[in-house]
Amino acid sequence: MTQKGHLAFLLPLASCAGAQTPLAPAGDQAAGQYSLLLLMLWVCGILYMLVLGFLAMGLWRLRRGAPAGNEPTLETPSDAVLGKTLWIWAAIIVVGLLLLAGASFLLERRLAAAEAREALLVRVSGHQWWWRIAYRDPRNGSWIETANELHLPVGTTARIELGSADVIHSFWVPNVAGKMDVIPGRANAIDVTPRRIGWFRGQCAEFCGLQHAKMAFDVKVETPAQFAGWLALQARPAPAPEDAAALRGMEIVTRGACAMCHSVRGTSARGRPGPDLTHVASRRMIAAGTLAMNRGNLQGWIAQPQALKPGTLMLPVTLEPRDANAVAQYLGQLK
Ligand code: HEC
Ligand SMILES: [Cu+2]
Repeated sequence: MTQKGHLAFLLPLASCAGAQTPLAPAGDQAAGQYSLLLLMLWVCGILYMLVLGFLAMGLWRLRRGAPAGNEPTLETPSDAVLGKTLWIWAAIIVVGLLLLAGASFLLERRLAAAEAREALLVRVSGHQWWWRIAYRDPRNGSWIETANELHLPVGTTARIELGSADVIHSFWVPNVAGKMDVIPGRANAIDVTPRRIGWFRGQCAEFCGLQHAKMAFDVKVETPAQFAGWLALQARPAPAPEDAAALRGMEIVTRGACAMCHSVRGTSARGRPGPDLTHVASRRMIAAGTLAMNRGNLQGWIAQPQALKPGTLMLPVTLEPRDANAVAQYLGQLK
């Protein structure tokens, strides 16, 4: 084993971009875990270098050979100094391990202490292969539903309750929060206290089937005022269609197959299996980070979901081109 071999495990980290990396923390929880990671690297790195040093020394002595008639035995070790300082080396190992144990214990306590500052309650549930997100409205306690885009006010601790509709997923926003398993039938929760404004990327981190890789979500950390404005917008029912094409689109969405799976609050569409579409056009991406939100992608998705995300649980609905156009016109107005 060479030193280069030792460092090779760091290579994958080099490909981490800024929006999805534990190496650029933007929240209390991620920052704590990052410090622990650095401490572990230092402690383990120093111990590993010592081991390599002694190994090299041993090899070097072996090549030099022991003087004739002076072969070392257990009773008479070849190096009295090394033998006498053995306790120092043992102590270094014990101190290193204690340091790691103590630091992770303290971090664990600090993460748990965030519970006392929880000021916002969010429910996130994993579905094959997208995220349902619901906020408890601080003004009246009702639940406001959206999907695939998590908004968080900077400097506020949010409690995120995690649930799964089907298989095991894992909620992972490395810049802000670290990682937590999402297990059917089990109530897990994670606290997040974001400290830096910006867009970050979350990703399902537990293999959950065909489209696991395309089960991502955007995280937007914004000022408390921006967040309040966004939440108030999400709480509103869907805006009325602005033109004839959109009106036709609304009729298709609310009367056709779409309404079996999707809700558009303020209309008769109340389906549950798919993402809430009430303000779908206010989101940055569609289909859990698969496509940018724009008119072309919306229309493409409606016509051919299975071509864009093979295996997705959205079934293809056959629409006349004119109708597909009207549906995209309508959905594009759901800001
Ligand atoms: C069988 C249930 C089902 C039907 C029918 C259905 N959908 Fe979907 N739809 C889904 C599911 C599930 C997803 C999530 C897909 C994913 O990301 O893997 C989805 C995703 C979407 C999205 C992306 C939402 C987002 O925020 O990512 C749009 C837009 C959409 N559907 C529109 C429609 C329209 C319009 C119709 C009718 C023409 C329709 N759907 C019919 C289940 C359905
Ligand atoms: Cu997954």
